[in-house]
Amino acid sequence: MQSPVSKIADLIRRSDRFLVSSHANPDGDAIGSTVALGHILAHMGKEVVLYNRSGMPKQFDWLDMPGPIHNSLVGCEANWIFVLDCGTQHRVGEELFRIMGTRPMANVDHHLGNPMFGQFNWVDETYPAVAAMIADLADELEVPLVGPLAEAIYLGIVTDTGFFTFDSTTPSVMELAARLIRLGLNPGLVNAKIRNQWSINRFRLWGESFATTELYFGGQVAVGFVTRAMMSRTDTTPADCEEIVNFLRRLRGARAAVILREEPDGSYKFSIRSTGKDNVQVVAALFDGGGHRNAAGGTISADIQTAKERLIEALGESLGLV
Ligand SMILES: [Mn+2]
Repeated sequence: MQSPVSKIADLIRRSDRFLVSSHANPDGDAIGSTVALGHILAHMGKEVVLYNRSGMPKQFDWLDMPGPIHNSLVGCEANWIFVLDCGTQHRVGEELFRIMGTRPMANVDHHLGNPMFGQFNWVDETYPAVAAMIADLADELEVPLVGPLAEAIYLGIVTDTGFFTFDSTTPSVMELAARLIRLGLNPGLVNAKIRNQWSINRFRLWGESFATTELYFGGQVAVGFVTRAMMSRTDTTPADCEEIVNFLRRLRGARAAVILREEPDGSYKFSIRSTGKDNVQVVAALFDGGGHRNAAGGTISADIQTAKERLIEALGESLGLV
């Protein structure tokens, strides 16, 4: 049987106009895999439009791009749509969601519970990052993992593995990183570009958010939040909230860390992190969310107090703390 990666390679060889997209409020893996696939397609002489509803976040503007990231699809004539790193099709945002089904779509993802929304689906949760899947695709298409392509892949794998600190850090992803370095990538330089991107506004937002942290179940669950008022006071965006949750997890004794972030409609998006056997994906699923065993999220339509209580209760049950 033909492997998914070789099937994707075939469909790329057969077509010539592509739209490459990922989820709104993109993280390093979403942007890294979008840009990496863009480089591969450009290298092969294909026409490619990169798209993200939120556009290009400022902290990634050092990436050497195969073309701009559009935040509108007006005039897009792609004959294949690639959706990368999206656990559900809704995460791409309304504009792209509306045209799904008007042309074939390839769904390349590593989230547990992906509903296989593409005409073609390559979903494999054993990959720690979609960028690592794109690296395998580059190998299949014999595109060398050097230069800007290598940096984009590296961005995706280090951000999704927490710089090789999460359980998802597999031998293969370490080997991929080693290969990128052997082929010329400078890890010190690229890590500095990835990490040293903080604005003073972001520091101020994090300070406010850290101050909201409360502990439950004798310190085994840590919960903090970010309101719209905090973001507007500090002139920050949802992208500035990323990673806060990973720092909450550093609290000694905390088995699960939760951050809730207020959405424009007043609902709360939540992110949960855990370690090892503590499965927080099942908790997110109770609220129609998704993710991975140790990193999951979703949305709750309630005020902050209610949203917190519901999550704490669900976590207590699920982790056996009550
Ligand atoms: Mn990812």
